[in-house]
Amino acid sequence: MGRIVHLGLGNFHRAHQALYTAQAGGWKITGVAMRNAALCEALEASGGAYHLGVRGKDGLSVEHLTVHDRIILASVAPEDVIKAIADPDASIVTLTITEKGYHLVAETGALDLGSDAIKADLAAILPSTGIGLLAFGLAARAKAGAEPMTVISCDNISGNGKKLAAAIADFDRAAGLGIAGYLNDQVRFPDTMVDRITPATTSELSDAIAEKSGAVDPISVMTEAFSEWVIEDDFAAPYPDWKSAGVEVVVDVAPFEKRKLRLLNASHSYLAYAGLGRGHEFVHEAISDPILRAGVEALWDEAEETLPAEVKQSAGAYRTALIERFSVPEIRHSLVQIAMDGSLKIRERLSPIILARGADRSPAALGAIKAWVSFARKTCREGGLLNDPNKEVLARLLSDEPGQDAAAQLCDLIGLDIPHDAQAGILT
Ligand code: CS2
Repeated sequence: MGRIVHLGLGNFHRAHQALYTAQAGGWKITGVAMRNAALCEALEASGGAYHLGVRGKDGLSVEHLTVHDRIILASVAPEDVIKAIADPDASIVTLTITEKGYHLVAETGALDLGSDAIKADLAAILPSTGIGLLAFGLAARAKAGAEPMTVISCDNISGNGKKLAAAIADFDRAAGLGIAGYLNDQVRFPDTMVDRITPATTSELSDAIAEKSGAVDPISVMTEAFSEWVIEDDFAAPYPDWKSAGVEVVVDVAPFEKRKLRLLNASHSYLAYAGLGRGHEFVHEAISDPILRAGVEALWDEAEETLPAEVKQSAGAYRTALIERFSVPEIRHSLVQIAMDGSLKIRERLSPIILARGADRSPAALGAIKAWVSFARKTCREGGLLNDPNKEVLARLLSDEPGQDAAAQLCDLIGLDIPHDAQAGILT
């Protein structure tokens, strides 16, 4: 039996990689929650089991998953996470720690050694970030026998594997772990594209799952029928028979990643900011608003032109499928959930479209960024706190007295290197 250590036990992991691994058979997962103590308690009580509701065209079906057999709470037992990564039983680490979990510099994609969390990890005996835990775990593994390991980032970041590899190498250098040789020779970081719309569980969703399965489950997860996982063929060691469960293993993930980030995620963010502004609560409501639907189509027209040849031809069918996926009312995908961490999401989803086309040819993508600015400004003006790791900077840049160069600083934050007049237009 093989073993995976997974960092970030949220709903998306439990609807996606966990199901592929369960279907492939023969492997178990050590589930590491970063901070969610209640989830760990519930998973421990259920022996790692939970219900997954899959909402398809023909209604709801429910799976009972039992692929996690060990659970660790990183904030309480970081040493156990390090041990789990070092254990030769495990040969894969997967991660869903969200964009902010990587602590990358917007302009370069390198590890932000100046961020408080990374600075704290570099100074501490035991780390608390996903990056620190992984680096310390790999260092312990190098010491224990240097067994090979595949590390798979499953977050919506372009070139996620390469960026993670670079971040770990940066951390290693800064912390003096001395594992550059091990990382080069024995550890692989394939790029991946992951896709499955998975909302936060509300009581409405868990009631529907309970009604169908006959079991009340406090940690059930609802997801859509569609699911995709494309992984770069760059493994250091054997992996589950994921292909039998539908995973595609390919030479180059970049075209798939671009299609997903620039069509699905870009329009999600647009729908979130513009949709909340127009009084909607859920994605299915926003997409049925004719004004927003037209905005999505205009954004997709711009994005589609920037896609690589390999996926351009299929973009039309992809767009049609997205409309269907966004329109399912029972998924109840909240716009507020998508709206969080905007400064990090925009640099992955919207800025690349504008950088590829030029600002003067990207009115829809720039309009989506303006919708974010209006949303953020409104939240700040109403005295609310943005749900974004850059909330303090944003509050200053979007205030009535933002200071000189506010537009340029905002654009730096979202990786948008465009002419000054175009930058200024974003804030007006
Ligand atoms: C969404 C994604 O919350 C968000 O920002 O755009 O989580 C989206 O639902 C997934 O990437 C779909 O695979």
